[in-house]
Amino acid sequence: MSLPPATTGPATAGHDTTGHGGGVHAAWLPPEAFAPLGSRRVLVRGDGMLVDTVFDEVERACAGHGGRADRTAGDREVDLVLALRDAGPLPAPAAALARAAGAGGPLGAEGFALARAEGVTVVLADAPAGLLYGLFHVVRLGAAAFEGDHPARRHAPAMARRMLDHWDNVDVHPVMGQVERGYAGGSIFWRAGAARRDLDRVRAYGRLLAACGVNAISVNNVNVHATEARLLTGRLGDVAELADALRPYGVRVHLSVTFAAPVVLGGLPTADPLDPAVRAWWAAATRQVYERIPDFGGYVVKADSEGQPGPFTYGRDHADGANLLAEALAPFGGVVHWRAFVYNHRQDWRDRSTDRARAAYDHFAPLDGRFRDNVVVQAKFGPIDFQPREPVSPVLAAMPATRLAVEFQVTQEYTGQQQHVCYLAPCWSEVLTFAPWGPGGPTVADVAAGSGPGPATGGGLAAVANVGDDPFWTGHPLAQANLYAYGRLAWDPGLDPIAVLDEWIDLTFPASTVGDPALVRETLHAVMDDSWRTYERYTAPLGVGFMVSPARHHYGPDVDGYEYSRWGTYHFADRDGVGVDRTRATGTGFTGQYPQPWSQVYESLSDCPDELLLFFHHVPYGHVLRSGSTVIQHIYDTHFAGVQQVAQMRQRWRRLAGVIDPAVHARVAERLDEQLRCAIEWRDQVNTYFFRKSGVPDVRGRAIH
Ligand code: GCW
Repeated sequence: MSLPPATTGPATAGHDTTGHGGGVHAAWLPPEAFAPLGSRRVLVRGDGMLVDTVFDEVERACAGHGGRADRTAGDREVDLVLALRDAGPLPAPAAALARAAGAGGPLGAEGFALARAEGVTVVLADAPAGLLYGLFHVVRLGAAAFEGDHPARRHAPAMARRMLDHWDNVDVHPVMGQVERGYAGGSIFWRAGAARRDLDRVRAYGRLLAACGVNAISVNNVNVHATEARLLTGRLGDVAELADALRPYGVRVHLSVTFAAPVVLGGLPTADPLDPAVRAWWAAATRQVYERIPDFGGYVVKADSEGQPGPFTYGRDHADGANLLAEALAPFGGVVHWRAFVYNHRQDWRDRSTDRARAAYDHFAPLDGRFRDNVVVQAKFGPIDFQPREPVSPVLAAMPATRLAVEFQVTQEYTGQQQHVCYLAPCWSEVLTFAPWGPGGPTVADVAAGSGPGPATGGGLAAVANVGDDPFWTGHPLAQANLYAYGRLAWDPGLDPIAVLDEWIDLTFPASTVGDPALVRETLHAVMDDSWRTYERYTAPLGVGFMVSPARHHYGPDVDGYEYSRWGTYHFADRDGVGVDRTRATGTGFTGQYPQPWSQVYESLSDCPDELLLFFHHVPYGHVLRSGSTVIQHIYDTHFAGVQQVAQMRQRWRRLAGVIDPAVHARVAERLDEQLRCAIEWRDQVNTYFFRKSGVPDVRGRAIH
């Protein structure tokens, strides 16, 4: 197999702005990150496609940095051994080390163990994928992988499936474009109705994914339009090509399908999930998929949601719908990811009884126990829609007998659209470590990993991808960190998001490539660590959410943008107060969807955490928060503070001019200008709106318009 070029790819010919001499930014795998490994004597032992990938990586690193790559064990001395357990004898002392590393039983399909003694580092795995992840672990460790002794340590992913969902369209959609909610240019897979066939770029992507731990992607939008529907049948070859390109990196391909496929592709009169002809159609179509792509992952389905077809048309429910596809996939080991993002998007704003937050639970919780084993119900992390701050979705605590996956949004639809710096790992970490049954109990990560309170196997994590054909992959170069961190948290949800950022910094900005490594690290932390909370400060306050501009596709402020809309999210601000009453006592009853203690905590005005107050309660502007501030003063203070922080971020970033890659510096600088402009707009619109509604002045007398 041939490796993708390290920093170049024909995909970007003609629009290189990276300054890397004609190509795509190397993200967290620049050649320099391989220097410690590449300057060693390395032995790779074992067979299989992914072991070949490991060897190719090692060989290339050694060619670039003066080391030596071997595949056969001789008597020559080695510094690093990467071996499958059953690969045959290893030279001493690696053999003894490998015995110690493997002592604790099987390492699993993707796990590995690492140990170091007597100047030799050994990575041992039971299966090729484990060796690949072990290799990238060594890259991450850098020089430390070859220093001192390391007692044997075992590594295995918490989640079996760590997936990215691309919302890429094959055709350019008249409203949503080539990539729905894409902020990084076009798609790396599709262009204007055709497959792009830039397989070098796809391989480079697979390599980045393997290096952060992602092992599955779906290659088309969950809104499946006419052309995209045909990927399942007539255009399956396009999907197979992507699967071939990604396979050497352990990434399996999934496909979003339309529930109406038997009608729109098969010419059947119905897509009723209980109709025998419909079942036979799915069985046959699925068999053909596996003939072409034997390791195909499965289907992703958005049904009866925002206009997508689904089982409701036939008077059936979501379990009937999901089980239909699961039955077709089961003989081949595939899974269906069935999204729980189902709500009424044709609401009347006058109707106060409908609460969008309730919808996923109301639809899905009653179906617990009815889904087949190979159905994964995929729920957005919060009850509404990827807002910068939401409580954890109660669905995640309500379906103990169902495989559940948590869905995040790496693409920054509601978090600054890759114009703003918004490092999201702290948000995801809060969600993953949240304990729905109370402190000390199982966490959301446990539910997704299958070690929750119920009998179900975990469904893992899924997230909407943020890459496109942009030379920096993600539009905003610092948004690469979100993709990296997503993969790392899916592997180990217990990781500290700031430590993950350090990993990313070390890999992306190797000390040998920058003028002042300490300044680079310090600046990136200053700009990124708190950027999610900064974003929260200058946008919608206290968990109320959704004050985004509908006209500008969810970018920038519009306090009343959704207040009278059919999509159903409201803040209910009037002259006296603001917030949504979701209590059982006087509101929509949403708090009752949580188990104790949260059901009570959220119900109670005095116990509800400040950051979620307006999500759960409608309060007067003078209501005193747990922080001691009033709601109205909190709104003013956070909005002024948020803008100030962005101004400081921009100031800090300027100090990196001439210290890092000028193209990266310029792109980020440009976007920080826009972030500051937009944050000021948010501050002034939100503050002015609430000042005009309430008539309450800012106690500090700052300018409000
Ligand atoms: O957040 C919303 C987006 C839609 C998206 C939908 C979903 C793919 O605005 O563009 O549709 O979520 O998650 O299905």
